[in-house]
Amino acid sequence: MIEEVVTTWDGSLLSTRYDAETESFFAIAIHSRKRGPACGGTRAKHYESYAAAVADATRLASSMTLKMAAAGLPMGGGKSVIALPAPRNEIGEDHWRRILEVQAENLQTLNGSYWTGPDVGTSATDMDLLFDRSGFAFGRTEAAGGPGSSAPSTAEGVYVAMQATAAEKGMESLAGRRIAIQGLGAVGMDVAKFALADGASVTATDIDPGLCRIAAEMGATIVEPSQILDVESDVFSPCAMGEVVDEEIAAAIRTSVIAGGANNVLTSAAAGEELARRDILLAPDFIANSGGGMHLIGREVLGWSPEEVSDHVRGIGTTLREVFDRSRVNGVAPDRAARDMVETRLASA
Ligand code: NAD
Ligand code: PPY
Repeated sequence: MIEEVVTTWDGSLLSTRYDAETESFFAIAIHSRKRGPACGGTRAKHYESYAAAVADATRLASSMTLKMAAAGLPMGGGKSVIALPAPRNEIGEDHWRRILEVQAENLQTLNGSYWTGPDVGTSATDMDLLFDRSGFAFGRTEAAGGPGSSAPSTAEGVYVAMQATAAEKGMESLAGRRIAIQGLGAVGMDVAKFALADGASVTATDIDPGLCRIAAEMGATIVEPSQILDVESDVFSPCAMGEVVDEEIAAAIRTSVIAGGANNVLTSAAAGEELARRDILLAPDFIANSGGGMHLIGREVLGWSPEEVSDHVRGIGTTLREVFDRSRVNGVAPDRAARDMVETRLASA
């Protein structure tokens, strides 16, 4: 219900538009501009309803505020979703271009209060067009003068998060450990590469059989998408879509650590508490997957070199250790401890 979504969200602006020509619904959620202009990617997919699209945009925008503040980046949180009339891979090139042109108009209307970037269903090439038409997009291709894909930095940060969280559970190294990866896209595939190079044993899945074949050739064991949550592992890494761990899964999953690229891994705070009760350590997603934001904002706003981005990405491990310390001292789940830590920073911004 759209009423429930909008009345329970504490953001600062929700802007929506239906474009009849492209049969697409656009929602841009600006959660906070306290630390700077709002930023967050444009997600394009087919949603079951426009209310579901708005719910996704608002939840993801809130996470962006936390992500930017946790990473110490001078930006606020926002997110766009484009609810497509059909799945992304069924949208023809001309139709897609027109959809992006409408999104560029939306960005112009917001005039810099919100800057976009890539997310699921959009690429660096799409950012080239959005930037050309609006001036308010991060993450253009290197050929167009941008920093290129954020996914490698996100994957690097996810792997750092996996190592730091596993170390907290007494696993000094991931060599020889069992790692289960859900989603072998731009982030998940690189996480699999890091893990295999480190000597871990990787079990992975994707709904795209071509990606599964590539991972199998690299040495991963492949299972069906429906089986990955039943795989026994030391580390589970959700790198597909968010909202994968509800209370039931938190009560059943056989792993010690959860650290992945997906945004909003938990469906509720109760799911986080159940994980904590079972002594499963979760790396809060808005910290674990913040490497991509560091790449985009670091390179394009702060003028960092690729090496400086990497230094900051490695700092994700330090941030997580602080969160785990707070979690222990305050007797709360890591997700709660991380939110409390960041909300304190936001209150003083
Ligand atoms: P992507 O679209 O390249 O990859 C996602 C993969 O998940 C795809 O290959 C898709 O086929 C697969 N998938 C979808 N549903 C699945 C299911 N039920 N089971 C198994 N596989 C499934 O996206 P990405 O850039 O790799 O991002 C992965 C996740 O990380 C997303 O949730 C994204 O929002 C998040 N994230 C990405 C970045 C980034 O820099 N790319 C930054 C922060 C967060
Ligand atoms: C995310 O990290 O979830 C994003 O949406 C990527 C991003 C980060 C910073 C600016 C624009 C997009």
